[in-house]
Amino acid sequence: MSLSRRDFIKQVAALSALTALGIPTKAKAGDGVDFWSKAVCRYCGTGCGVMVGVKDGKVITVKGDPNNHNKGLLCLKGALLAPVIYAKERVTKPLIRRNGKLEPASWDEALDLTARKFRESIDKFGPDSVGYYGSGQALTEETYLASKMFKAGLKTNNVEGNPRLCMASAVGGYTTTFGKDEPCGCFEDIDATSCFFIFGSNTSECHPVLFRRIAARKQNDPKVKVIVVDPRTTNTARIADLHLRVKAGNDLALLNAMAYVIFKEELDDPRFIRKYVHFKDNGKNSHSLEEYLQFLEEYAPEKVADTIGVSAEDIWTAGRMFGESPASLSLWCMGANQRTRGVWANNLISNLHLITGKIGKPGSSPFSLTGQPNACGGVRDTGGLSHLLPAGRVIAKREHRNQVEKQWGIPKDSLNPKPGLHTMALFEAMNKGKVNCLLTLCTNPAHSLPNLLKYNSGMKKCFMACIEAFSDAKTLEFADVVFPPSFWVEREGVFGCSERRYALVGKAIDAPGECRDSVNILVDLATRMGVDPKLLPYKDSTDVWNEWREVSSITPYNFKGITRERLRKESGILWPCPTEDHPGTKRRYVRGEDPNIPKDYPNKYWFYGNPDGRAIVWMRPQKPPAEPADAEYPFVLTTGRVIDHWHTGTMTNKVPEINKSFPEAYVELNDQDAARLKVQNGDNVELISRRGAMVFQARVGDVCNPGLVFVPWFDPDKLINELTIDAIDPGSKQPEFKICACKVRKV
Ligand code: MGD
Ligand code: MGD
Ligand code: SF4
Repeated sequence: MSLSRRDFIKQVAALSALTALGIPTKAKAGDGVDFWSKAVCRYCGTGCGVMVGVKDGKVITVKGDPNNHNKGLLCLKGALLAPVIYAKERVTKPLIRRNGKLEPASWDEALDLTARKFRESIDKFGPDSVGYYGSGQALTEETYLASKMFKAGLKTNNVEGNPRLCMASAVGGYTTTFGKDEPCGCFEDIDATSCFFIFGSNTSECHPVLFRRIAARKQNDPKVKVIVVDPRTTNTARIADLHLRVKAGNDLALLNAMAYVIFKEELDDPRFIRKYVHFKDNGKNSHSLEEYLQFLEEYAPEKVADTIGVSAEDIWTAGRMFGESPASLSLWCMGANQRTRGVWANNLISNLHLITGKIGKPGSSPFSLTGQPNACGGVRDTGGLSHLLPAGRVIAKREHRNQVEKQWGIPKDSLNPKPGLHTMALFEAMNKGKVNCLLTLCTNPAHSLPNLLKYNSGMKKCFMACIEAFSDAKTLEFADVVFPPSFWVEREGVFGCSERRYALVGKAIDAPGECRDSVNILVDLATRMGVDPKLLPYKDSTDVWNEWREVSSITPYNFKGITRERLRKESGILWPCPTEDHPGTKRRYVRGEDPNIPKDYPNKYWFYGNPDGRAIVWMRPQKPPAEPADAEYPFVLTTGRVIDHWHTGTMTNKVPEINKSFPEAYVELNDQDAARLKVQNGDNVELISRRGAMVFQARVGDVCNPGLVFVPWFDPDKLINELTIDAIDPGSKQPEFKICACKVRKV
């Protein structure tokens, strides 16, 4: 039996009470199952381990895996996954659009039609007239395979995925600072830190099990401090010792101001700076420490407090808390990434760790929280973006291309040397008729892209083949062909969560109807498109995984030691992990922990991603958002998440207990603004941006800063993305979902 919302809340209350008493807590075991199967939660980048209870071939309950990092805990979404599998909206047959309607078809018809359309376009207009758009929720094997199929098989680098809307700025931040993507720390740092610096992350609602761990750490040690930087008083901010309710889009200056305070208070680590750090400006010119300090002079708290929207005193406190704490852990998410200066925000957070030497030690790390269950493992690691190749290599470097060509057994210099189109450019090219065919896998762009109305016409024009599990996904309104995939525990494969942990989603049940594993769909489709079968010699996802392990083995990602057999036994392993007896790596770049650093290396740290072995402290100036509020559009609109719903709602809206608690989107409005506009709680208000207008029910209170409104984006009947802006970060190409200007009108 699955857990109801009411039982779950009771259980959570009991668990909280136990946590307060310091008693270890475990999820209650379900009973009456035939067997338990190990997997990873379908939803967020926390990557909680789950045990799936199966009876008579059906999943009847889901409980936490006590052996994974979540120690048996789950949030409501994870615990209520069973009903999603059996939703009546599951696509169980291939569909083809005929006379404007999606109608059942055979697999051969659907695959042949798709293959023919792609082939015709490639033959007539070249490989770059087609593309692939994937997801940080697809399995690692699926993304690796799709990327290889398009880049090596079809010779186009138009391979993108929703992590472009999500983690691209984190990728940009890590690669510009450390020379390599992915965090260096691990979740255990939460238990060891004495200062949490939570920036633009509503951890409580978006990574609930991690938040519980943060709250437990704070509860167990009164000396532990929590700083939250968010223009809203979220549930996360409620546990803060210091909540900096910044003006949305104006907090780059805060990060520089904290660095200023750290130096003024002599909380920097001169020895670490001397040995391991290199200062650079936006022109990539090198600078001395003195020049960096000169740059910081512009960010004295008193000078920038008004811009940021918090008091100078609070900035001094934040800098001191971070610097004085024996260990500081930064956790950030979309409030930093979904910005036109998302990469800079990422760099500036890492700066704080590099100038204080608070990195690579228990409790000290710049740790970007990943949103999706496999954004790290799937798309980032396997190279599922248009500029990437597997395991941290890039298209633009010939040496990297040649390495990958050798590993894939294709002729030297045969990979297309031109990076493909990033997500917004890909959809723009569809608008312009330059990309004619798109294959999507596990993503719903007709709901999730910014400035949606602009991109709908491209999706109408383009031939869209979608591998999609639920018939009510918005994107299917534009699909010409729909392939029904096995969902979650209906097939086997690997997810990689925020902390570089690879864990297995085991197959527990058979898929319904004619659903097929996506690995199988991709191989079949590629073969029909004429891709050389030697490139795709896989019968199942284990074969793909084994090739991917080999491909990683000559890079610092090396996880050759993470075999399928180990994954079946262990509840996840952190890469690098070069051999089968290696335990996995908690902290990268540290001698004695990171297997990429020889044991006799003379220094304790080695930032081997950069040629000089040093990490870069970047001099990034304050920049406002692309579309700040002005006299005509005086409010800032920000969008984000609520605890119970997942993204475009196609899964969570299948769970009655969840759907009842959040039936539709609403707008949060500050009470001062509401009083001025004569709006009361529950009134309808219209939000008008330069791109569209929409009516929402108002929730009046003091959650948002005055001048800011917040709308969650899960509701398919109120597509807030018709109003958001598609301005992108020039480095990461990630859109600025978090800030655009709007008007608010009572209706
Ligand atoms: P968001 O609500 O998008 O969630 O996780 P989060 O990033 O934590 O945004 C976080 C916060 O950014 C908001 O509270 C917002 O007020 C703040 N913010 C807005 N503008 C600014 C600014 O200018 N500066 C600062 N400092 N903060 C700002 C996202 C993560 O969640 C992701 S990426 C995914 S893919 C997953 N999705 C998801 C979900 O859909 N639902 C739930 N329940 N959990 C999820 N977990 C993951
Ligand atoms: P999802 O709802 O996760 O959103 O955007 P999307 O990826 O478009 O889409 C997953 C799709 O895959 C759903 O249609 C689901 O039904 C389907 N699906 C589920 N399981 C399976 C499966 O096993 N196989 C297959 N083939 N399909 C499956 C996410 C994107 O949205 C992200 S990651 C971010 S961070 C952005 N955040 C954001 C924001 O903060 N604000 C606004 N306004 N927009 C945003 N859009 C972005
Ligand atoms: Fe799933 Fe995230 Fe909840 Fe864990 S915290 S159960 S991974 S949604």
